[in-house]
Amino acid sequence: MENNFYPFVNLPLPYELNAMEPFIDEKTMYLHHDKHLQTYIDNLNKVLTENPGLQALSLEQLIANIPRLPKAVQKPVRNNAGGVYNHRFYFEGLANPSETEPSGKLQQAICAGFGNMEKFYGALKSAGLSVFGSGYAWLVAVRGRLQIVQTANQNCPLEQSMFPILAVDVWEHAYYLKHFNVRAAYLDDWRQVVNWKKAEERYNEYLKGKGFRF
Ligand code: MN3
Repeated sequence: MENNFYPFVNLPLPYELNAMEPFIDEKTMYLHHDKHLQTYIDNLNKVLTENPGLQALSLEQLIANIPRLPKAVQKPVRNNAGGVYNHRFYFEGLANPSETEPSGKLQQAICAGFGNMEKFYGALKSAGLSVFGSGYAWLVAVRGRLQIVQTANQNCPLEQSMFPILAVDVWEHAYYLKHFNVRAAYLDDWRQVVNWKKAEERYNEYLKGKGFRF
């Protein structure tokens, strides 16, 4: 990831704001990236400006080391470093048109772990639907296996030494303008724009042992 150290900037999306139409609308993408993510970037920079001893840590290192940080900064780092990492991860994980399914080793691992792609998607959708309040559903790799997990708020799987492969943001700001209160419809539309190439790259990094080089 570029711009992995303080000061953080809001990197432009690798596609146009309307690129995920008709599945995720342009206005949502604009507010989500240019406003919501920007706020996490600004707040993270503020925390780090006030705590210069943490400025040498990468974004991933900040999150992975939360339990070892001074108590007073744990929550602001969890919320804001998590908010930056999770949003960048989510946006990078979108593509339109997308490959409709993964291929290669990731597909094999998903089928081995969940039965088939439909069962996998069903489990991921259930995880996304059952996040109470705001959070994310993730496909992660942990101890050599794939798992579906949920995180609340801007908590990040890196804090628990899980390696993220794919994420869906289920905060209402990710879908409310288009899908209103119907999170299930958003999850079905999100499925149409999953960047499986990116997910495969992540999984291959994990398999090569590059996952936790930080
Ligand atoms: Mn969000």
